[in-house]
Amino acid sequence: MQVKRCKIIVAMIRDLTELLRKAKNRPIRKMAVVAAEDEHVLKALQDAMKEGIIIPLLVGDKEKIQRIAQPIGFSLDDIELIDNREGAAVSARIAVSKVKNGDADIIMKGFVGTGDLLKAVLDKDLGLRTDQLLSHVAFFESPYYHKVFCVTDVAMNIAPDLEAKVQIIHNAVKACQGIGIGNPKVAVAAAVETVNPKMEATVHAALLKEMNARGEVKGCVVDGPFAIDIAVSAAAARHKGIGGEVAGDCDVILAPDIEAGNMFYKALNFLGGASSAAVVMGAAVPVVLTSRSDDERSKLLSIALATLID
Ligand code: COD
Repeated sequence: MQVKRCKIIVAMIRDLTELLRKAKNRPIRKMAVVAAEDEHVLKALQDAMKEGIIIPLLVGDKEKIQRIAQPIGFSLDDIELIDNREGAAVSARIAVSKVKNGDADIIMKGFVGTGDLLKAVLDKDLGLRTDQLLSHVAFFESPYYHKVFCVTDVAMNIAPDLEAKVQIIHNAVKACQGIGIGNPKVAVAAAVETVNPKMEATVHAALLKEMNARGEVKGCVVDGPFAIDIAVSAAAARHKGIGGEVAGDCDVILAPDIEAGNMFYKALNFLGGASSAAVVMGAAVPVVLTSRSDDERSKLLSIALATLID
């Protein structure tokens, strides 16, 4: 009997612009913007409106917003704007309450500290908490990698324990599904490939891999501990004799903690020629949370990403 070899073609996103293409095919979403008095933010909103993917609801200092909007040709005529001159932390609370009332279904960080925004989102009474852990998911395109991949958590959970890491993986899986990456390959990052009880990340990696095999970490394939070269380079994995389907082809990199994750995120963007799109998962609505230094393309792509999360 002749055995037919058939090639399985897996849909792969190579470029973050694909998020925008996908977003344009989805219903338009209303997005509350916290402290919209920021040029990059307003330019990204202008582009997102041109693409027809969101209707903004601006919260912030009206005078400052007008001063920034005018020279970039952003007309505020038909835009809902809630004037607040009591600072960005108050703008965050106002925007959260608008989402809570159903007046918006995405929330975006403008010129506000991450802590101030997240505190409003996490507020027990006012906030947007669910029974899920909230975590930050950042997608990257890099000239040195063959597909879009995600790094998590680089901005919210400071030192996640094992249980938190399970939820961080589940949030990343959900975000991957939103953009069309089914059954993502998760590399649990560490400094080495062997378990060393003195390095917590390696111990967590081994446990997460076992939990994945038992079906306790779902919707993905987990492997590790992997140093970053093993996670992203098939040649490095071969050279070190590390097999498996995740090594050299991961979709998700789980960072050990916020310090390692954030340094990797910034290094990718500022030294590695990468671009990113990021969102916080696990709240009642997606939270567009980019760094204040991210450019408007990154902010636009993050908005597109948020519209793809159900
Ligand atoms: N998901 C769900 N609930 C949470 C989470 C989470 N990730 N974090 C805290 N909570 C709940 C707690 O259970 C508690 O009920 C309440 O929120 C307050 O918890 P605290 O006391 O730990 O919260 P805060 O307000 O002191 O800190 C929460 C932050 C998210 C602000 C904090 O974790 C933080 O500062 N993270 C880093 C943010 C940052 O600076 N990033 C910089 C890179 S851009």
